[in-house]
Amino acid sequence: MRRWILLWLTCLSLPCWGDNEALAVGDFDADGKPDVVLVRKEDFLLFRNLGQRKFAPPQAFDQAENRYQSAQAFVIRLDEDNRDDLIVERGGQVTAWLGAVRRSWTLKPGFVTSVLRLPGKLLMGFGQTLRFYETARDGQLSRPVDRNFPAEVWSLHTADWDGDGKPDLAVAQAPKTKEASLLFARDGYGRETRVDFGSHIGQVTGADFNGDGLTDLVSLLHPTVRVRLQKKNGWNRPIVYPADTVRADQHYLGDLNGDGLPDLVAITVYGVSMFAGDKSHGLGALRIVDPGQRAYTLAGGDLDGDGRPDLVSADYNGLRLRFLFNQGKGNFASQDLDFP
Ligand SMILES: [Ca+2]
Ligand SMILES: [Ca+2]
Ligand SMILES: [Ca+2]
Ligand SMILES: [Ca+2]
Repeated sequence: MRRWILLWLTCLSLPCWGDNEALAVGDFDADGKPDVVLVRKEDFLLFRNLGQRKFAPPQAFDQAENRYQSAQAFVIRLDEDNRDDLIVERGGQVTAWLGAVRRSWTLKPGFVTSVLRLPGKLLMGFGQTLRFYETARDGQLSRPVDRNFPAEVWSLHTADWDGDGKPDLAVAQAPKTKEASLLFARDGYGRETRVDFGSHIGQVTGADFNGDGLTDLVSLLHPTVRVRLQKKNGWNRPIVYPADTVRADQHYLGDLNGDGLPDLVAITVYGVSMFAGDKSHGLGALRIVDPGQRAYTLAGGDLDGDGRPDLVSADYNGLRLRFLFNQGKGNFASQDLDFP
């Protein structure tokens, strides 16, 4: 039920509930080239990267159970075979695809909103619970340890916020709270700092957007993107960007324009849009990268192996991929791949 609220909040400006649910980039066949997975209502499609900006025709994997439920996909490395693994969640049913091995488990209650990998740990947010599994080298999971939050766990992100070289965890709670919790690794995610965004938060992400050596925090939720820059002893006031994000969970973080500062790419009502990392403001003004197709899902990675991050989006119906190959300095060459 909560996921419908999330969809409603993030899909105010465009029709939602398309056939196309999630897009992910990862090297699933361990050939060093990142592949693309498109999760649709009834199946998911793997597009193997053949190199030189070419992709194989899609290979379909059927997901018969829960087929009309909305889905989320997460790319992580669960075992240690040098292959990226895929976790697909649909209607509370979680399926992990580890190469040839398929594992599934059911979580009650509710929908998984976020999955995250930390060294030796798999984290999963669902309901008001943040669940920690210890992971073994073969990807087997330990008995979980749960930590409960006063509100629903909506998104997770990891970065080093306190600068001790160890990954910390940001937990966005919604829709009741306006705060993100930062949990610090030093105390086993015990010590908690709360960062107030002054408004409800949806997807939280973090990077050093202004390049001052301190990791900053961003929240995406229709109709704004909010940035809080970290300073020596606390946080600057939120900077608010009107953004009309279509789906806050579909975003990508990477240095797209090659200036050394991380940039944020999101789907807005204007198309695939970019906020460039900016020394003085944290993020620059919204710039439309691709107004073309009605993008509904988005992922990124260096798809052509030239060292610059590229983007890929899928249309609302899940019948076309649009690749945006990075030509440098914020320019992109688009290439479409249509399929039945
Ligand atoms: Ca590959
Ligand atoms: Ca910073
Ligand atoms: Ca940049
Ligand atoms: Ca590239």
